[in-house]
Formats: sequence, C-alpha cells, structure tokens
Amino acid sequence: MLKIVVGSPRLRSFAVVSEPPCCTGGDAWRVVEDRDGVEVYWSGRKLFSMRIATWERGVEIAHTLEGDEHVYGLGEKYAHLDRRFKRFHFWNVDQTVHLPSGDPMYKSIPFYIVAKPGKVYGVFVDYPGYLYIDTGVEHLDRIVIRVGAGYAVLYVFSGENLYEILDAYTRLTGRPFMPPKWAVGYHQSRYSYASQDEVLRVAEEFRRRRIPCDAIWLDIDYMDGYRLFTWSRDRFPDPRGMIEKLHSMNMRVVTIVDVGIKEEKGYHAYDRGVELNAFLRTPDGELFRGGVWPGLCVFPDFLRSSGRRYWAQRLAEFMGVGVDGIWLDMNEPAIFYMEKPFRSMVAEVSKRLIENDVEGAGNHYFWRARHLIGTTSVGKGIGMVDIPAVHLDDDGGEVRHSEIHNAYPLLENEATKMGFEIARPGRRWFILTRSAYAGIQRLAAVWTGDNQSDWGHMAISIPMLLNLGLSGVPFAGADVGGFGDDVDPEMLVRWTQLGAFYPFFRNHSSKGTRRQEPWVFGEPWSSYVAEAIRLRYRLLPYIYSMFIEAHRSGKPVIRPLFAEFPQDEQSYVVEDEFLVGPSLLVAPVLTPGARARAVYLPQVRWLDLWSGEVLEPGWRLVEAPIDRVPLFLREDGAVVTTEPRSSATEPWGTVTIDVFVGRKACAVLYDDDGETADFEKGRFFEAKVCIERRGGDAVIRVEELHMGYEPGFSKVRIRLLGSPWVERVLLEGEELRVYRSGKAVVAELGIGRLTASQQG
Ligand code: MIG
Repeated sequence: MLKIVVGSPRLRSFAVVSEPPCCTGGDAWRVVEDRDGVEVYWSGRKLFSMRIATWERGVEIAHTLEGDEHVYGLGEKYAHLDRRFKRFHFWNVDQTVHLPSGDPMYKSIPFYIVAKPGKVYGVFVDYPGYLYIDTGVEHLDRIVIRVGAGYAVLYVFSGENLYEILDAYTRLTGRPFMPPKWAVGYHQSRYSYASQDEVLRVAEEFRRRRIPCDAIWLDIDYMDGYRLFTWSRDRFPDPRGMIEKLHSMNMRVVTIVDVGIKEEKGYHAYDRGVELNAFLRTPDGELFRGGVWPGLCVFPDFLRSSGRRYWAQRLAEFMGVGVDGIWLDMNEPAIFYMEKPFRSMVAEVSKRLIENDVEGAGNHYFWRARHLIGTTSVGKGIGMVDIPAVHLDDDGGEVRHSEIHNAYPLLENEATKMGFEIARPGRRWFILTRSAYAGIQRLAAVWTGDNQSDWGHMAISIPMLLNLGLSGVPFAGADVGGFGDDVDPEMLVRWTQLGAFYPFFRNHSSKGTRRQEPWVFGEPWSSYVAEAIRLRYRLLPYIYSMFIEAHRSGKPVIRPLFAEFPQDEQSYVVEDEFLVGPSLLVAPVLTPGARARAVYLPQVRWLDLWSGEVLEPGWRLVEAPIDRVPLFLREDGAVVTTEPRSSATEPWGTVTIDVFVGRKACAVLYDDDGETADFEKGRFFEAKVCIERRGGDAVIRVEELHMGYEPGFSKVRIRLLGSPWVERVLLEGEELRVYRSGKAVVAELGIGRLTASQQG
C-alpha cells in the first residue's frame, strides 16, 4: 500500500481502522518524480503518472489511465459495471431519482479499482466531505479527483489479483462483519405492516405455506408519531408479546430507526439528548433543526463519543423488548426542509405573488425549493446543499458538518453497533443502513434504497451490487420486487429468482403500491416465487461459507466474471450475469416474456445445473422457462447445498457437495453456531473436501479440517456431475458404495467417516 498525503489533513480518518506501520509499503513501490508530477510503480511495473493541482474548492489530483483499462467500485452508483467514462459526485443524499442523472446517491465510497488482463490496482480517496471523481469524461485517458478541501489523503493498493486489492483495502478500512445466520435468509418487509396483528398474519402465512422466511421488518408506522424508540399504543399494544410469538415461529424482527429526534419536551429521547448536549447545533449555538417525518427534529452528533453513547443507550433500551436487527434509514441525513430557509422561501414567494410577479415567484420557488430539498434529492449540476450544522469533537473542537457529511452515517452505525453490545454482549449484531461511507462493511449490510418495480431497475441492481462488493461491501441487496410502483406477477417471479442470489435478500415495497408478498398473485406465480426462495435456502451452506470468506479477506460474496477469469477480456464487461463465490454462475432473466437467454461462459467448461449438460466456453443460448433461473457449475468447482428449511437457523442435517470434476475440485464445508461471536475464538467447523480424478477413480480427500464446533449436519452426500468417466469413488483407498441418479454418481457418508479420514 502506498499512502499519498497532499497538504495537512485537518481531521482524523473515519474509514481507516488499522494502518500498516510503514506507509510506503515496502520495496515493491517506487515513486519517481517526472516533469509535472510523479510516476508510480509497483513491482517494477508502472501503474500511472499523477499530477497534483488545485481547483476552486481545494486539491485536484489526476492520474493516467491506459486505453484498455476498466474502472470498478465507487459504491452503489447507478451506472454500469465498468465505471469508466463517467462523472460521479460524492455527497450522501436521499436520492429518489434512480437514473444516471440522479447522481449522487445515498452512499459515498470513494474507492475504485482499475483493471485489465495482467494489471490491477486500487485507489482510495479518504475524504468524507464533498468529492468528485471523473473517470474519463474531461480527459479520455485520465481520472480526475477533486477534493472539497485544501488537503487530500490517497491510498494506492496493488497486488497479483483483484482479491489482493480487496484484502489490502479491507485490512485498512475493516473486514466485513460476520452476520448472524438468520440475516443470510429471506426477509419480508413492507412500508408498513400497520399493526401487530398484521405482522403476525404475514408471518403465519409464510409458515402455513412452507415458504422459508427469517425476518419480518417493521417500517416507520410502528412508532408513536414517528418518535424514535417508541411504539404506537393503538397498533402495537404489545411489542414484547408479538416478538415472543414471532421468535417461537423462528422468525426475527427488524425495526426501522430513522435519525431525526422529534423536538418535543417530555419525549424521553429528546429530553435526555438535551440534558447530555448530544445534538448538533447551528453556527450560532442554537439546536440545529430540520423537518423529517415527525415534524421538526434535532440530530445526534455522532462525532463525539458522548453523542454516540447517548444513541447506543437509547437503542439498547428500545431493543430490550426483543428486537433482533436495526434498519437505519434517512441517515444521509435526509431532511425534508429546514425551518429558516423554508420560512424565508415562503415569505419571498408570497411577496412576489402579492406584487403580481408570478414568474418571479415560480422561479424563486423552483430554485429555492430544489435547494431546500437538496439534502433529500438533487439532480446533477444543482449542487450539493449543505446542512448548516456544527459538530463538536471530543476535545471540544468545532467541525462543520460539510467537512464530514459523508461520514455521518458511518459514525451513526458505530453508535448503533455499540447499542447492540450493550443490549446483547457476545452476540452478533445486524444493521442494515441506507447511507454509508467507506468502511461501512465492518458495521452493516446495505441496500440500494428506493428503486422501482421496473425491469431496468432489476437489471441495474446487478452492476450496482457487484460494484458494492468491489468497494469492500459484500453484504448488499436491492429491494426485491421493487420499492416504488406496482410489481406484476412475472416481474416478481424473475426478481425473486435474481434476489435469491443477492447477498442481502429482502422483498420490500412502498406505501400505496401493490402488495408483493410471495403469494399475492395466486397460482402458478406464488409457487414459482416460493421455489426461488427455497433455492436460496438450498444454497445456504455454500452462501454462508462465502460470508465467512468475506469476513476473513474482503472477498465479495457475488463477483463479476473477471474476478475469477482475469485473463478473459469479455468477462470485464458482462453485467447481466455473475458468480456466487468462485464456482456458481447465475444468469437471471431480466426481460419480460423471455424464455431463453444468451449467456457468456468464461474460459472453462461449465455444467448446466438444470439439464446436466456440459457446455464449452463462449456465448450460448440457454432455456429459461418461467420457473427456472439458469445456473452453471464451473469445471473443477463445487457448491454445497441442503434441503430448504423454514429458517436459516435450522440445522442442515445432510449437505450435498455438487462437483464437476475435470482434474480436481474442492468444496468448503463451514458451520458455526450462527449467532454468537465465538467463531472468532475457534468455535467453528471447517473442512476442505477435494475430489480428484485419477483415471476412472474419483478420489476423495479432506485437505484441511478445523473441528472447533459440532456442525449442524451429520451426513455428507457427494454428487459427481458431468463426469461420465467415474468408475469408482475412493476414500482412503477404500471403494465407497455409490448409486447413480440421472447422469450423476452419488456417494453418501457420515461426517465422522469423512473427518476421521483426515485425522488418520
Ligand atoms: O421517505 O420509511 O428507503 O425503504 O420504506 C421515505 C419509509 C422513507 C425510505 C426508505 C424506504 C422506507 C421509507 N423511507
């Protein structure tokens, strides 16, 4: 890692958790001054030339790009997989326009990766105020970074492959948190389930229909007048009872928590915050106030530890009734209006109207109103509206909000995690956040906000989530079925088939739109939707093992094709298919009416998991009837599956290793208790099981084993697919009894037999 500092940073970093002691990163790096800047080399190879200049608001940094290089990352931007030839703003806003013209969006993650066959590096620009990154509009062959401050901090990462870059980046900014098992299952949400009776009815419907589901989500209407940390007495008279009931059905509850605290004497969260001086102030020293759902609100100052402690305490108390997860919304922070500018806007518009200047009134309204809602929603070029508030750091120093705007939600997430630690020490936490800054992966899962029930939004979710993974944030999802507008039956089926492979899998929709629980369209649609959800639960052993891998090394759960096939030029731009882990290729259907689709299969042979056919690499047309999402297993790859249960926390019983062996394929079997942090202390089970071809023999070996936990499965089935060469299956020289099922050869054995083979 190479650290480049321009000027002198005024504030500490919020993203960085551990910086290696030496910041130039050893011998591999070489920085050479040239005529108007520097050239950066890694391992003898030139990465780029860089120039440092200024622009009206601060430092400008530009570096070269080669003609065939691609750009990835930059968080959840509404843009294609390859981010090159675009301009991006970094300023968290509640963006309701999900279109390229709607940039910026909710999250700001100024980390990007430049890649082409044989070359890859990453750059992280660590500044949480306003930032602009141009990936090739102003100059085809350059990245231009403009920092809204007179200083800049950059980290450059290099390595042999993409994963080394992500490893180094997540070492610097924090490893992805390990979620509890239930959070990896299916989630059902709605804005809003309006009463505890309705919540229970929805939960019961899942169980009655045997559709797996791990959590029900409560949106803002559970609260009393949108006051944070309260429950509506009419609609949710007995939250504790409701949650106990849900827990007895093996369902968890996640509640939304916005960030604005209603300004109201007598409301405990307000009173306590005033007492502790925990809220943001204006430059004049008054409480800073902005209008959100409850009316005028004040906002916690998460910069100082006392503000974070205030929040953690409130949250922990609130969670006491048994809430399992927290959903942080509106935390850009999103503010609908600010009182003073709003009043002056109204006054000005009225004045002009009285003067009969209708056009002037209209213009004033148009521009002012767009600015007033600037923190909520801005279009490109309108400018990012500042929130005129002041933070205090722990030494009592003042920090303007605009200097740390993008880090506000990150600090809120830190405080929220502290709340979990108070409420339930030793257990894993679960937070979903809308707004974020670099480093968010160590604290929370993210979703892409208010998309629409639209085929285009469904398709773009793939590059959005892939790029979040390449920005160090593996646990990400988009609202399945679409948030705004009305879903139709076919879209719900196809979106659930895609969502089953989102790392975070939640169906959510807005007030006033068509309901979209799995059963709402009746048969045959509800069966297709249910089957897609079950598919997720079949794949849980494999997907869960990808989460632990992400936690250890920053490897994304879902990956673009080039991550695994960096020598394959075509795989750098394919964005309508992706890999789950290293071995499973998913090619979802993204257009209405399609019953087949083109699929690009990179570099090796692939096994069609529906037909059992072996396919050569290249472009193929594959069947995709409405009840099927095309899936392919990589040659020398493996996936681990189980029978679907109603919840992800139920023991797996039997796991099946599906392998397609050319020479040798390995599967990882991983399990832990799914809810405590004990896995960090070695309380987990892990085995690497490999199957190698030796002539007509398939030889099974356990290559690595960690037995710190008794796994929730006792039988392992090994299913050899696409391998007509198999005559015998051997374990430790002994031939196993096998049976044939279709084209597959299957061996079954007890977990004890398998693990004893390695120990012996
Ligand atoms: O202004 O809480 O993105 O998921 O349902 C809308 C209501 C506020 C925005 C979130 C959405 C949530 C909604 N919220």
